[in-house]
Amino acid sequence: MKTLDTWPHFEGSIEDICRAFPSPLAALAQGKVPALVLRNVYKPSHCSSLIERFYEKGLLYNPHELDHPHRVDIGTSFGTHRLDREVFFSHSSQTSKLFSTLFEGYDDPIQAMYDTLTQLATDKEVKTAREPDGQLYGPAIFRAYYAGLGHGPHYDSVAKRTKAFDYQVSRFEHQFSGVLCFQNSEGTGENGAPFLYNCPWDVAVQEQLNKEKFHQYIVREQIERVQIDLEPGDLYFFFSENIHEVPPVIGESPRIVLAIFFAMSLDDDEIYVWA
Ligand SMILES: O=C(O)CCC(=O)C(=O)O
Ligand SMILES: [Fe+2]
Repeated sequence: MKTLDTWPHFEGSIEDICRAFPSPLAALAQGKVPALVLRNVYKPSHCSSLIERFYEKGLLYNPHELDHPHRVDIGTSFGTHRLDREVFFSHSSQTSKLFSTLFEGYDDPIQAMYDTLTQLATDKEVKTAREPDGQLYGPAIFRAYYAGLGHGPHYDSVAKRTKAFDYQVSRFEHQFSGVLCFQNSEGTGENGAPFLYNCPWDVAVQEQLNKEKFHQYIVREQIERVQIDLEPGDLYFFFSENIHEVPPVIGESPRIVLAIFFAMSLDDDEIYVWA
C-alpha cells in the first residue's frame, strides 16, 4: 500500500521533547506530532531477563507448544473485564499483587513508564485510575503477540468508543497510549511494528472501518501515516483516538510489550493510567 509518510514522529530525551512541545500531550492530541519516542528508557537486559522469568512462571507460552496461537495478556484489560465490575476490580487487585513481586531484582518497568509520563505531563499528577471508593484499575499490561496476531485498524477511547460512562476513566477528554517494547518480532517491514494514521476517529471514518475499506480510504484521501520501530527498552506515546494498527507478527519471535492507556483533560489536574 502506498501511503504518505510526511508526518514524522519526534524522538529524543524528555528535555528535547519539552523544548519542541511545551505541552507534549496536547501536541499529540492536536495531531502536531504522531508519537513521542524515547529510546532506552528501560534496560534491554532487564527486558530479556524478565521475559525469561515470565516463561519460567508459565505466564507466557512457548510458540512451539501450541498449534493455535493466541495473544497473551499479563495484567487486567479494562476492555476485557469491565462488564462485571466486581470481577474487574478483583482481577485488578490480583494483578497489583502479581506485579508487586514480579520485577524483583530488576528495575520496575511500570514505574519507568509512569515516571516518564509524569515528566511529560508537566503540571498534572499521574496516577493509576481509580474509582471514588478507592478501587484501583490494573496499572499496566504485558501483551505478547505471537505469529499471525496483531490489531487491525482501530482507535481506543473509553469515552467515545467503549462508552463506559459508569467508570471514572470516561470523564476525561483525551485518551492516549504508551507502549514499552520488551521484545521485537523478527525481521522488518509490515511485521508487528505499529502504524499511526493522521486520522482522528469520526463517523465517516467509522463507516470505512465497518466496511473494512479503511486502507483504500486513506490512500484515496491521502492520509499520512508513520510506522514506529522500537528496540527493547524503547517507549512511545501516542494519541489513541487516531486510527492505528499493529500488522500481524511474522515468525517465531513473539512481539512483547508493556502497554498503558491514559487519559487527561486540559482543565483536570489528574491523569489516570490503566490497561
Ligand atoms: O502495541 C502497540 O504498539 C499498540 C497496541 C494497541 O493499539 C492497543 O493495544 O490498543
Ligand atoms: Fe490501540
